Amino acid sequence: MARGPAGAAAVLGPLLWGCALALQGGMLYPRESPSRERKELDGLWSFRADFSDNRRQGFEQQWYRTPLRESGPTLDMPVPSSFNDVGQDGRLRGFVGWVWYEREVTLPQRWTQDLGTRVVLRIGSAHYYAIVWVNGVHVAEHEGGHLPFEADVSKLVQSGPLSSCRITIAINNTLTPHTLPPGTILYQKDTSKYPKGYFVQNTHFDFFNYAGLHRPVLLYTTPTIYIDDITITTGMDQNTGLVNYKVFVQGSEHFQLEVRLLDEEGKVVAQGTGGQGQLQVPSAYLWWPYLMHEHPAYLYSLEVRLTAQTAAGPVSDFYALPVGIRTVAVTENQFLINGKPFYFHGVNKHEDADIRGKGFDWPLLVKDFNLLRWLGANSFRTSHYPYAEEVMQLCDRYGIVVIDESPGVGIVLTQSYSNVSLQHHLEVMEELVRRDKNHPAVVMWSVANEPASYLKPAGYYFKTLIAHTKDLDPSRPVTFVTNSNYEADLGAPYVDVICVNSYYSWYHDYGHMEVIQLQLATQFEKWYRTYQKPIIQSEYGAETIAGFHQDPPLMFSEEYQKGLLEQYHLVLDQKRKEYVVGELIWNFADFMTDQSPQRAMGNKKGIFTRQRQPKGAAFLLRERYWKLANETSFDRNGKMGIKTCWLHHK
Ligand code: GCB
Repeated sequence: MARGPAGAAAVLGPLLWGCALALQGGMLYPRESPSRERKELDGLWSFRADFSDNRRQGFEQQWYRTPLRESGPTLDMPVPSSFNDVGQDGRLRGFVGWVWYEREVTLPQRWTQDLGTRVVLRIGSAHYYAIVWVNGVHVAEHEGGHLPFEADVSKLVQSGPLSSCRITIAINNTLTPHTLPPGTILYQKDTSKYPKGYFVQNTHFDFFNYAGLHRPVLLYTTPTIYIDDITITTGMDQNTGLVNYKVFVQGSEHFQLEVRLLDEEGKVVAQGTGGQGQLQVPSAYLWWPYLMHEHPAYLYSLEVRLTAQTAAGPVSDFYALPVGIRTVAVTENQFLINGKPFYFHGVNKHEDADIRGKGFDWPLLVKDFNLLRWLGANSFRTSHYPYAEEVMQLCDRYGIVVIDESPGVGIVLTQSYSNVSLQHHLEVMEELVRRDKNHPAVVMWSVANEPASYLKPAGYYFKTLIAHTKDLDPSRPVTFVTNSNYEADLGAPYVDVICVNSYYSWYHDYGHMEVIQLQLATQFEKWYRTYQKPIIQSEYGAETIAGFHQDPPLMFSEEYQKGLLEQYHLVLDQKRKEYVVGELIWNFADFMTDQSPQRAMGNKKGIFTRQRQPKGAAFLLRERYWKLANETSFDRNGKMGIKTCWLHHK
């Protein structure tokens, strides 16, 4: 929740400036190659929040026309980072409306003078709505805070003698019933209680609405005829790995494509030509999840080389994509990876940490993956929005399986089921699938978390959304995460896997751990009897303040968290022999939320603190996860059980 003086039009109006662009082109991660260069723009940017009453001063005075420092005072703002927690000004922490970022960049001469070079500005994510100008010229607009967008700025940077350019990005964090996630602005009109123009941002989700340039911003180059997108799907025929590829090219219709697949030693194992085809890899190494196999996460490299002749001479482009060969399938009671039953023993996460908020941070990322592997977690769900691309890359590399979730969290108002909302949700799924389709780690899409799926329009909404996601990617199952009653859930008939959240002896029957086993068993039985689909316990947990101890256990103590988990595990151990295919603890780490009487400086259901230190429950889960892994892992000869020699692999 945030406060500030502004009128309705001020906060919501700018969102009508432009509507989300229809999806055009690919969104390949910008990798360096002999034909591609990168210039990272991380570091300090100039920053100003528009505190004017109507929040429109920046547009009225056209702050993008001249350097930001000329239109008023600026702050130094780190990128990537949320802007909320880096300052000492309380007004900025809960600010709602437009903030302005600016950075001047000096470009290599070749980029500005070689007309055969295409220069692209790429923004990893800007929460929530962003408008971008380069040298005062509008180049892009994007709605949605968790996915990348880009703009071809070649013409602008190549049109004059300047070797520098000025990038201005205005970002609005306002959430409305039609944004994802949705929210509402509540205007308080009683002037005996609130100042004139007073409003708050309300949301229906349980994490702080951090905002700003959360992920890397960079400029990169390609030739003007370039590889725009690649789509990979993989399969197996006996021992032969199958890699189906499609390459999309922009800039010309006349070109040649060569495709080579290299193994981890750099040896070419298959090759092809043309924009589409199938590579066959005899005795292929499969991409296996962490702890399931002695050699997990095997990655090949797909090298794509484009050549073309132009009036100005030959052009070539080169892109290398990591590829894991694996299959995913779902039966009535199993989740199969490479034809073998896979059991998710993992976590739900958040992008969240002290000071940087949701800002991307390498040390934090590496620490989190080290903790995941220490824990013996083989999977996580990107609750409740898509995570940074670099996170997905590490999942591929380490074999951490991902349920990739859209920002469809807190869809509880009838208005948020309108056609406008649905249209936006469909576009977000297009952007998400476009970005993450080639990650072997991603084994399922989750279109939403805990929507009010009992409301009448939910049936049509989820039917359409899930069908569209399957059209976009027929190779993966689709789910959404529910906390509805099994009988009332209008979306459940359309999912492939039932993901259910429950908080027995926490949000009801508080303190009564003795009811957990009965209630959880009933939950599983009812869902399974009704739908005959595999079930994942996609959230369970207890609020725990690190260092609070009480025995016999009381709520909020470390002992209560452990006791509650143990009760769940007793039932999970029975039901995983039948149709339960996974358990994901809520949550990996404590995280920040809006202020409320239910939250003591954020949500404390982490098994690690926000600073990534273990609570007692982390050790309990660690023991369980390694035991589960030991039951489901095998080596090349099919021998079950983890051997210590595997653990030094990566
Ligand atoms: C849930 C939500 C999650 C919350 C969690 C809680 O069901 O999916 O976003 O943080 O419960 O702790 O209440």
